[in-house]
Amino acid sequence: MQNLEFPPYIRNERVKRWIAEAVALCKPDAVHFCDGSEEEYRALCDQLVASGTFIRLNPKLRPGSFLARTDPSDVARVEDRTFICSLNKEDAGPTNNWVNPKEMKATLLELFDGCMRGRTMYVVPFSMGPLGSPISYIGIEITDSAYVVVNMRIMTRMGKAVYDVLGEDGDFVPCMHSVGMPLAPGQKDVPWPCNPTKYIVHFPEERSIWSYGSGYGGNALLGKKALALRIASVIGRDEGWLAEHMLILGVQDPKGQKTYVAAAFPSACGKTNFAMLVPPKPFQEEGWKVTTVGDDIAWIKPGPDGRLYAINPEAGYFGVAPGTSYATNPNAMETIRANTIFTNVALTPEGDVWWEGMDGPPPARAIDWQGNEWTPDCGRKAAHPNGRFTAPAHQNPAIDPEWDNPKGVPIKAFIFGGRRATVVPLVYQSFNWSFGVYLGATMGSEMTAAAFGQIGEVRRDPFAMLPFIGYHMASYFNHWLDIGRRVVDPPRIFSVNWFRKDKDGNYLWPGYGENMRVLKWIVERANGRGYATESPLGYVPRYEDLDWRGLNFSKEQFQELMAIDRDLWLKEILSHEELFIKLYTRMPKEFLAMREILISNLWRSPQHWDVGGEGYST
Ligand code: SAT
Ligand code: MN
Repeated sequence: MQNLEFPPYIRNERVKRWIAEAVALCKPDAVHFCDGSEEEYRALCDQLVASGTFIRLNPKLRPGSFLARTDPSDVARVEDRTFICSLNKEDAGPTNNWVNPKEMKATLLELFDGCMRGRTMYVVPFSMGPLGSPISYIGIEITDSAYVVVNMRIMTRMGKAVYDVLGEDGDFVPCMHSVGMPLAPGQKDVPWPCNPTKYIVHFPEERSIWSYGSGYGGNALLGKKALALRIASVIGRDEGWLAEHMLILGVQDPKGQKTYVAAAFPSACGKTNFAMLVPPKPFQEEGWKVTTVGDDIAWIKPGPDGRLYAINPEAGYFGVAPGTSYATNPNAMETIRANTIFTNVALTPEGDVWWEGMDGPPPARAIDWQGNEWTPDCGRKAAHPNGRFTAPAHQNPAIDPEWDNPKGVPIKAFIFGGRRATVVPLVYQSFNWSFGVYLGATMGSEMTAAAFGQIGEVRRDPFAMLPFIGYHMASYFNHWLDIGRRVVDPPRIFSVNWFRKDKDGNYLWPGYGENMRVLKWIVERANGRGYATESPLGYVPRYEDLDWRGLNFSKEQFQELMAIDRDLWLKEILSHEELFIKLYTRMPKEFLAMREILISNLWRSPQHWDVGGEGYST
């Protein structure tokens, strides 16, 4: 490589030194300083088309859009290869993989030595959160993947203006990324280079990230889960705020009053659908509207008025494609009509994309996500179940007008959800902040695929943060308890479960847009209006407290959906023990007391607790 020459707009010596060190280590053939311009984006997409990584979709059907197919071994995050390398093992906690940071650095230095031979190194400056906002953080990702660069341009505020904000001595999170496949002179590249050895490593004290071997999603787009959750959760712990795996949405009532809520769901619970919810017809006609601030990550800080304010640090959506349709999520379908990068979905003969669950009949034939001929009866899926779209947030027709406001939006309620066929009622409100934190800490989802354990077995996923917390999970619970003590009017906390089933295995609740009925009650409660009655677990709506206009749903159906089975709940609460034991050394003492209270409440309640006061049976 010729001498390294920095563009004049990089004035930060620490940045220059770090880049120079990275060049010396990775030994790329060339260095490209990304400026974030439209021309640069287009040129990189053209280059990805030429190299076979991208297929240009039919510009009439899907303007400005591309399809990428990954290596079949590089299709999702790799949790067992994700490490939190704090100085002290105990600080990473029992839910994270840990390796001594010195040892890990030595391993990484060896892997990165010469890892970009034959390739171009891209330097990608980005801001998580609006550029220049006091709430935002700046990262610089060094990568040898052009796919990563174009995705980062959609997912973050990426470009040379970041260096102006950084100035001469601003702070940034260094993010090192390589697909880990150097090219020998004359060696031909493959469309999706990656390495069977993978490391996704976080150094929380140093606030740096090193990612090796994967080119996909959260493994490689380091602003997202690595910076905005794992590293940011550590910064939030130290500075008194929260980095959460939460969507943020606004609910506007017919009078025009806007209420913002943030919600956490484990994967496969319809988070993106909920963030873009379209209310049922009668609600729309009356003037109810739901708007999206974010679909995946929320940074939440106490404001000067003692309320909690949230921003979405991202600028795009990296959503799961299969299952997305005009029936399940019309706003997402509108968002991805153009200027979208699709990964691991099917290609139709017309040059458009397709996946399982899209509206209408499947195409008679297509090319599947691995590039093979596909027909509806071939017995294989056309799209990978984790196939994705990367689309700019501003293309969402339901985007909230405040989504880009550096001050954030005031949060009135937190919602914690899971996928539970039994036990957990449709909705309840925790008694107070502490019980709400207990609720978030013990949330869980049933396994849906046998591969991850027994079907129906509950996997605890506290705050949906199990793969994303950058420190000890129980310290994080304590941090949540502390935040509630610090704000004057903490948000109300709710549990929801859209997935309860009857004895024959049918869903009891229609879900999707109909979730608006629950959301309306939550918003009313959060504003001190809606009515509720007390159950052993918390406050619950009676049948008449939900708005049923336009839906045929009987009181009996509602009661089945809301029933609290004493024995099942006692078992549920006893099963929290597992988590308590695992995290014992740092578990908040309050949790032991709250658990006792819940158990005593249940002991005194009938075996079958029915909302509405009727049908008590013991
Ligand atoms: O691949 S990502 O981590 O960005 C998305 C996800 O797995 O939730
Ligand atoms: Mn997520």
